Amino acid sequence: MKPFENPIYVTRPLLADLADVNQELEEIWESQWLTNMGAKHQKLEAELKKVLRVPGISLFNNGEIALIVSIQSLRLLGEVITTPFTFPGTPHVLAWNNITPVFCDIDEDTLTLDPEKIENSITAKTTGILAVHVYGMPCHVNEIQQIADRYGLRVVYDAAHAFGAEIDGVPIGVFGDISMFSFHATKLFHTVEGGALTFNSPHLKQRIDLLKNFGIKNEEEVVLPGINGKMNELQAALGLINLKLIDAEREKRQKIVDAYTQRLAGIPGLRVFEIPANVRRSYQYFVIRIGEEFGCSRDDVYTEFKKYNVFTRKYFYPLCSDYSCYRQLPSSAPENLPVAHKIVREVLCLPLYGNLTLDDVERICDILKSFKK
Ligand code: T4K
Repeated sequence: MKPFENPIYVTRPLLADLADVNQELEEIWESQWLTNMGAKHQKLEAELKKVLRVPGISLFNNGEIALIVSIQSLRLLGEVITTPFTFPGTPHVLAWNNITPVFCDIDEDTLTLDPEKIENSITAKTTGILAVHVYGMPCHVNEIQQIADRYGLRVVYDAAHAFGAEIDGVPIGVFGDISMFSFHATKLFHTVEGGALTFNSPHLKQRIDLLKNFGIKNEEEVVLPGINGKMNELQAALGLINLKLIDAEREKRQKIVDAYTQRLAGIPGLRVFEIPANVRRSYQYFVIRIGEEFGCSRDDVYTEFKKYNVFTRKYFYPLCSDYSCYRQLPSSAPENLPVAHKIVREVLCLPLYGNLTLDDVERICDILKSFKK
């Protein structure tokens, strides 16, 4: 089998027609309004509120600052329970808020926080749960809410991968106190860099909007120590264009996911990460799990793929609990996180983006099958 002529990456950004981008830029130039909640920002916020079907929304310059602000806005302190199986950005927002992350194990099917293990992690210092809809797979939202209500905890969802996801027709952004969406270039919907917080409580909007703009209430009043988390007009303009393209992008990704799923069925030791039928997918990642029976380890598959010019990703290896900055925490002990430790050696994200052709998918599958021993 021949290597691909050009590199095939795990993802490629959705790129709008440059003529449409120029049109938006002309309008911005004309207005001479570049940032600080201008017309494009307001329009995108209103449109995303409808698309995500949420009662409240606030746009940000990136997902990470949004997540930091979500923790600030709920005044969380002490300890917050979170998953080790995520991007570093998740536990880091706790550290940035002087909160100790308490890592709790995940469950084998959803790869999200195992609700049966959350209660064991609760102490007198616990103020919240920061759960991640990893790969766009919804967390056990009902069980998590029940635990939170029982112990008086706040719930924040890192929904960085979950744009457009739904559970039984209910949009993902309405669960918990706050959800964070990332609009980074690598996401299905993007604004180059960007993000949003969604929430149910109308009181949160005012506090979050203050926190993202230095706490400035008006020209003479600064009411809290905020940060600069504002999305600018160029980002918002690109978001407005990309919003029109995402349905087509989702359809293309759906065909790719279907093709992978069909071609990779029935291979001993190789499992496609399944999303339940009651979940509307975000089509953010296509994930496989490589077990012993495959005869070639996940790490070897990853390395061998490179020889064919295919750059898969081991998202989210290593576990956050193994980073040098968190390793010393009691909750980072491997005995506390057996499922996460097993999963993190098995998962591999294969290329998924609208412009990947079905021929490319076929070739990628054939290459993968050739690694089986
Ligand atoms: N919470 C979670 C659970 C997250 O996954 C993330 C971000 C956050 C919080 C924080 O949200 P943001 O502050 O980022 O909004 C990428 C993204 O940069 C990051 O947004 C994302 N999660 C993470 C899962 O993936 P890297 O370090 O893997 O990116 P990079 O540069 O290696 O890009 C991946 C591939 O994408 C490249 O191999 C090629 C392709 N690519 C990338 C870029 C930037 C392009 O084709 N064009 C591009 O412009 O983190």
